[in-house]
Amino acid sequence: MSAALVKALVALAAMAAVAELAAAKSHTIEWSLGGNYGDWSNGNAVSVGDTVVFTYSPTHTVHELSEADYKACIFGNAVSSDRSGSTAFTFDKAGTRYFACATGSHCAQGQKVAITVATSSSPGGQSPATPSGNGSSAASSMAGAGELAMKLALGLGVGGALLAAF
Ligand SMILES: [Cu+2]
Repeated sequence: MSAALVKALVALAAMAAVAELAAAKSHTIEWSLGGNYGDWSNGNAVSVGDTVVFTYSPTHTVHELSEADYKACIFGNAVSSDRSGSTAFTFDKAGTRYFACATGSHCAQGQKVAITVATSSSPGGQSPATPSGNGSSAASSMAGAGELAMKLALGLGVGGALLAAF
């Protein structure tokens, strides 16, 4: 009986951990000449906390640019650059970020993507719009844990009493 309750508690904790992990997504962009990146950003919702990984052959680069440099394919003032073949960005705030390939005329030919990062929309996430909701759910789950602990203690007490009776 008490072992079953402990198992239930462990299962609940594991489920909560999985739900937390699922809130942040990882997206992959296959970065090549001729990729249609306007379509990519329309079809992929990126939220704060998400990661975008560019995967590409060594002929390409991933440069992060300002909006003006992105529009003009100017790489001299890049925010960052990488040519490792796998470049990951984890977005910690909302806004639009601009990326392009610096090889040859790849940028002018369309190897560029603007990624709009939205504030997190996951329920129970870090959204500042629902602080009272988070607080009350934390309080009720603590109350639930207390109740389970009480039942556990009662179960042990009854078990002990029964053992003593025999
Ligand atoms: Cu390229």
